[in-house]
Amino acid sequence: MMIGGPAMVIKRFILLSLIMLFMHRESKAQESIVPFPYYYEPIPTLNTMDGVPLRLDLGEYMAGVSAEQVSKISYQFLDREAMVFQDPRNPFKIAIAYPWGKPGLRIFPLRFEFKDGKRSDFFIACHVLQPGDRKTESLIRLLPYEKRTNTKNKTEEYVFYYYDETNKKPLDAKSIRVLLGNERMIHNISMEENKIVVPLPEGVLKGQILRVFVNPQSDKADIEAFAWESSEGKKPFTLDWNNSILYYVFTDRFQNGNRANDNPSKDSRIISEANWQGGDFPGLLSRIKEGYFQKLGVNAIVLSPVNNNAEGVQLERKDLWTTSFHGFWPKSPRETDPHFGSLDELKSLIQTAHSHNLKIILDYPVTHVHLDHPYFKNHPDWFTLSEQQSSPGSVDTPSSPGLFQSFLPLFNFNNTEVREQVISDVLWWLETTDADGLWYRHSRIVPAVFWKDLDKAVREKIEVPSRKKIYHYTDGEYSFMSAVREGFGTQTLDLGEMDKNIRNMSGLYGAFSIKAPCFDLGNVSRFITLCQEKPGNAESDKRSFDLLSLAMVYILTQPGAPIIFYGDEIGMPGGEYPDNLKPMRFAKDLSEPEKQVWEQTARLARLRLDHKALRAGESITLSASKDDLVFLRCDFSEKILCAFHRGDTGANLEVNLPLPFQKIKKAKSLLHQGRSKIEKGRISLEMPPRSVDFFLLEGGD
Ligand SMILES: [Ca+2]
Ligand SMILES: [Ca+2]
Repeated sequence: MMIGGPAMVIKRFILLSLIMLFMHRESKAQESIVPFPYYYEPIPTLNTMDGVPLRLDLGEYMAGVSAEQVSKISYQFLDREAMVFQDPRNPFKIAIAYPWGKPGLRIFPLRFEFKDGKRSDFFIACHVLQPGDRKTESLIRLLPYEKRTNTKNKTEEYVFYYYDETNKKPLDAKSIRVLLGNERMIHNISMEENKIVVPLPEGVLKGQILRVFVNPQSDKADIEAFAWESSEGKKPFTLDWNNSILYYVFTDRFQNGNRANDNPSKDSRIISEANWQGGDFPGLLSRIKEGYFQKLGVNAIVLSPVNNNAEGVQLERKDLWTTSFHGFWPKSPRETDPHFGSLDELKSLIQTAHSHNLKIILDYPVTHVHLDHPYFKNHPDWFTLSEQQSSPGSVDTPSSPGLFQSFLPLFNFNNTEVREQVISDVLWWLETTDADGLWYRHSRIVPAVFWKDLDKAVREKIEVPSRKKIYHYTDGEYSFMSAVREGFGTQTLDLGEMDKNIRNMSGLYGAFSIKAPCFDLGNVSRFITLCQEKPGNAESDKRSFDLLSLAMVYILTQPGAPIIFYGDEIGMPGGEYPDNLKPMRFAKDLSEPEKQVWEQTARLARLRLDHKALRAGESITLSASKDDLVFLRCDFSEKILCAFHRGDTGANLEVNLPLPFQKIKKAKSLLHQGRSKIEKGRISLEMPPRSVDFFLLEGGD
């Protein structure tokens, strides 16, 4: 009863009657139905109708059902927490990337498939694979290669290149699967030796994703490559966030626009760094209007928490009394803090930001409230106190204002009422302020059930009706951050190791979660201070500015949406919290090296926005050692080689180009007119001390 197209690899079959359940057809638009999320699970469980769990190994699963069930069918996957997902239509959608942080299986639900276009038999397929389970990672590759336009029949051909440097096995047609959206493409795909050619009608890819999987024999995991185009006016698409460069604004420390709301604490125990500094919405608004962010090249701002916070001072750690200037002591669910301004001022700030093509993301403390919050007063049963919350200031978490303090009770998200209330508040902020995304810290301590409920609610209430793709930041990037700090900052990690760590981490989240590369999030000492061996010494200062530039360029050449933490674009110094949160300084108050970092950052940001390959292209490490890192960012139109050298003396690098690009003849420097030479697929680069350069590779097709 089963069918299979030529490109299918079917490992086993399960009768769909085992896994399906029936549901009422809803009269609502189908888009409002919760889609199947894209997510990671250690081992997912597929239950039969008899409740017997089926353990899914790697592979692909298909099941057949009869035609009359087409209109009322759904299916469910039960995960560890017995959550049920239903997705009758199975459109391609992406869920919040749950920060469970363990490598797991990926599940790709595939669309119903019809035999010969008739509805007589059809199948649900589920594809499970283990990401990053290949020892020969760098030797077997699937790359975006080129895009051809056929003006005659108005098609665009996306060409992927497969190569295997281990044993040069030819590409086996049976091992290829191509999905447009979530729909498997069986027809039209052609092969030209090691190239996979996928023709699409012009414009079809806008707002969609094309995925190609190759499963080399004797290899457990699939190799995956994808293509996407910005939706540009079509339905906004999650991956469009790949076009963003985020800038984190600590509101209290950014710009004071209204002296009347400053109201600092007069408590004698407070040091200045821990007191209110006066920054507010009007101040930030003036910087938006003057074009600060556009000039820097960023196009999305993350605002430190805006909720009204508890007054007074608290002992946040031993000997450190602080105010709530950081925003992590919420005492009210739906009010802004008067120190920053009114809700109307926030709304007009966001409106103005939008008119300047800037998106706004709100940092939203989701895990806890302050003791003064009405939720705690009225519903003490909604909260738990963790074991770490003993006495004030006893917790050694200087890096995390707003967690594990006895005055900050944690929500118990296993309570349904809590989830409903917090989600209702999140929706209220999104709807009321028209913000474009939310930023959740410490998301790892929040159970997955909350993220799933939130995901569903945001889709139904905001994304579908307003056709707007909300960005959810969950803090999975701390390991990225420490790798960059150790690689370029303290240099306690070889660049090769840094590269490996970051790639492994990216593998956990997959291509569809927008990664947020960064080296500072306000919870650690400033990067430049980390590098400064002898502050005040001219040579040491120059070195630390150079290294900061390398780190900045590095995050701006990574896939995803890089985050610049306010002040890092000028190399602002600072030790541990709260010394790391000094008031922002602008042009006329900057030293020469500070201006140079700013210029370099702005230049790189523009370069990133001009070159799609730098934003969303495939990234391949070509050479990685102690002090050097060379990688290639490539998409269907550009190949950009990025070379980093952190050593204090210059170096000559020799790097082999990947097999498909052996015939390339020219390398044009995009940054410093650095010297390079290409011969027979091998490029030599002259790298000055602590330097970076980019080369656009041309010719040879
Ligand atoms: Ca103020
Ligand atoms: Ca307040």
